[in-house]
Amino acid sequence: MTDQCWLSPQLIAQVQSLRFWVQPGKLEDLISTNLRNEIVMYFHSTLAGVPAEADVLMTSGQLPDDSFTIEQKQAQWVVSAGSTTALLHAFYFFALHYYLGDLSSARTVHRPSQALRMLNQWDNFDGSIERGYAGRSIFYANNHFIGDYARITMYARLMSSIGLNGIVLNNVNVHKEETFFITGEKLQRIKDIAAIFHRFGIKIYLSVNFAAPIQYGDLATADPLIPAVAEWWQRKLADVFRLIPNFGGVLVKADSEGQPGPYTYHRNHAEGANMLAKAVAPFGGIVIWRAFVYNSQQDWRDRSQDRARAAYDTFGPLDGQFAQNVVLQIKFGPIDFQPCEPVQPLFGALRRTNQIIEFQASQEYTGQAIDANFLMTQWEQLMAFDTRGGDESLPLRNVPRRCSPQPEFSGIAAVSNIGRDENWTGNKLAQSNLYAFGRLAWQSDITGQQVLQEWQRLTFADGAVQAVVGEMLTASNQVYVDYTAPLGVGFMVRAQTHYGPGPDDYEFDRWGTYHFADRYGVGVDRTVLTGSGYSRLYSGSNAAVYDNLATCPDALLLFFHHVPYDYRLHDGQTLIQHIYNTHFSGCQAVTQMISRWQTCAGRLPETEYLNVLHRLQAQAKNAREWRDQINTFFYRFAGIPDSQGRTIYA
Ligand code: GCW
Repeated sequence: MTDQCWLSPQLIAQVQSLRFWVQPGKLEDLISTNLRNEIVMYFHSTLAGVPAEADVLMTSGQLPDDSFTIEQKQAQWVVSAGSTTALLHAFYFFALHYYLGDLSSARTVHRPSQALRMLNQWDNFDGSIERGYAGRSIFYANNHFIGDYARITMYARLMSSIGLNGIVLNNVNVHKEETFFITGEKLQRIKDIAAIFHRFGIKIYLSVNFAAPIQYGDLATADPLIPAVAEWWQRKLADVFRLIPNFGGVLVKADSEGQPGPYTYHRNHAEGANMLAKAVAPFGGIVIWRAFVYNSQQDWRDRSQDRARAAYDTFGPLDGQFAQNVVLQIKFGPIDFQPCEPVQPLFGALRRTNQIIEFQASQEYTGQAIDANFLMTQWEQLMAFDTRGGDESLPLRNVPRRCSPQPEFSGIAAVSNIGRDENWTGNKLAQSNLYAFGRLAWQSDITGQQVLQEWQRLTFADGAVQAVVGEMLTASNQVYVDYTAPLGVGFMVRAQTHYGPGPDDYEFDRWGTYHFADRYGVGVDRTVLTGSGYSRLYSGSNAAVYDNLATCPDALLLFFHHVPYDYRLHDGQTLIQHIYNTHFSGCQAVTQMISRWQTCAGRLPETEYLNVLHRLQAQAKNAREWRDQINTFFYRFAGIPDSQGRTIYA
């Protein structure tokens, strides 16, 4: 059976049933009805008729809309919330932590760190999912709506139970088929899906194509400053809001990787976004505008361009020019979801633009649900990064609320990693990334260890399995970094699939992702004096720290500097020896993970055991390939042997 929620069936069976009383009246609506159903389902009990009969009282309280409190008073738990949606979130929080046995009896106020907590589905109407590794779409197949409402309900529950409150239902690359989502019969079906998510307190959004007015055949232009274009969007989007009152708004990828945008008409991105913002404003809607804009037709010979600068150069000058209901959605790093990348310098620098930080739960460059990789380890480090915006201490996790003029239109988003596979995420262990993202969105200073402990205890009944999973996933992110591209240089991946080594695949291509390895050294010079000057874009002391070879953290060394192979890192190793060492050790760590996992045989359902085992075995092959190709690649340039005499294929 498809996994129902974060709780393993064994946990649900174990728990003592509780009776809830839900305050009637003020909070009555569809979400409230759903809340009652959820209570009955999670606790196998009927609802109490009067407060005195209940173990848990669910009430409305004088709290902000998104917040709730939990406390124990004598024998009863009292849960209060500022809105029905918050009461639903409170219920799930209560349920998961009741099962975990770690609820505090003292009154605790829970308020989400981020206002918008969103997933982006990169699902196409034909049923494929761009960069999806867990089967086909749960929403669409062969240009039809599947209509599997039971499955969609389960997904909404998975999301809501970790506090997520928004979902974009289609790929940011909008094909003609999906363009038509905002009209006619297709919109009716979107409405049905929206109704399900609504019951779980989740708003739906749609990606739209900037050239839609042309694609429909209605107009000859999509120029945002031509009144007929603006009116076209106003009409179409008004129809959407009228049909789906809780519709959240639109997401736009413009002027990026072949998608149309305002540049076609010599307009800037504020002009493009603001035109759409005006169309959705009367309905309280928002426009989420992606900052992933760069020249994807670069000439590798041309060293004057640096893709890392692109978003900053495009959007920095537009700070303060976006309408109130526009939110800029910015990838966490300057390039593209690499296993190791610095934080995008726009964060902390933009002070008058609403912002969403974009992550990718789907493991495009990070193992594709084959390689175990607990991404929260990386996200935690990124969120703690001090952007020093305005020269104050300003960790990334505080940037959306602090730097967005309309904090209610700020937050974080992740490209989802679910598909139609039985276990949702292809690799059972990759469920931890979805869980972690939700927890991070709600409580952005949560640690990776806390998240992992929660997830492993909710998911696996056996203590020994929990321990092995905890150990493996704790190490997994660094292990992956170790056997892939070294020290932040990125993009040594196979171009066709983004999986496995392809050290030179991108080197002479048009994507602006180069490592510049030669016989003297490797890395991208982004310093002020001799390189692209990208390091200067950081605020406060960060600029100098990255610019200076001596202070640049080793983990990002090759992102910022072109360094000779005999350069000594902070631990005294030479660069080349570090590359050899990490590639041997990373690969070996995967072999050890397999033997650790094998100790779990018989301690969890066979399908789950085999699912993970087979993927670990595939990961071991992948790691070996990375190890040997990367080591050989550098050995051929550097001609320096491994000091420990291990095999490097020349
Ligand atoms: O990483 C790149 C991916 C594209 C993706 C793009 C984006 C949806 O390779 O597949 O397109 O990022 O984020 O828009």
